[in-house]
Amino acid sequence: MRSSLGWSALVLTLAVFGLLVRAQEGGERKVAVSAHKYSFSPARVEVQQDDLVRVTFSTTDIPHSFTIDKYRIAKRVESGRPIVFEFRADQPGRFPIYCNLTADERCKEMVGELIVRGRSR
Ligand SMILES: [Cu+2]
Repeated sequence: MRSSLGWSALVLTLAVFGLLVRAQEGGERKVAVSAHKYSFSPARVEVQQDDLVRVTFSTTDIPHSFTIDKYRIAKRVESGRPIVFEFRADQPGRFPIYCNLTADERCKEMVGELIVRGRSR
């Protein structure tokens, strides 16, 4: 009995600690980005460093991708089937967002930008 109480207290303490750590790590940011010939909308995504960014990505015409090299993100989407993915914005700076699909030449023209604002300074 006694030890099971001890375990409960420990688990609770860890849970609270986990929440505190998460709060310090940054908030959660939800962003909806839609792609179409030949741009992203919005073209600019701005977040705070360490935010957990949840992206809902969709296309209104042909397949496109949401690609950010520095974050090793390359997500392909097709019409009528939006996707959701998350990443931790742990590197501050400005990063190009582009479409890396080659079926349509003009996808090269698709340019967006991820801006990750640094937490300190
Ligand atoms: Cu494309």
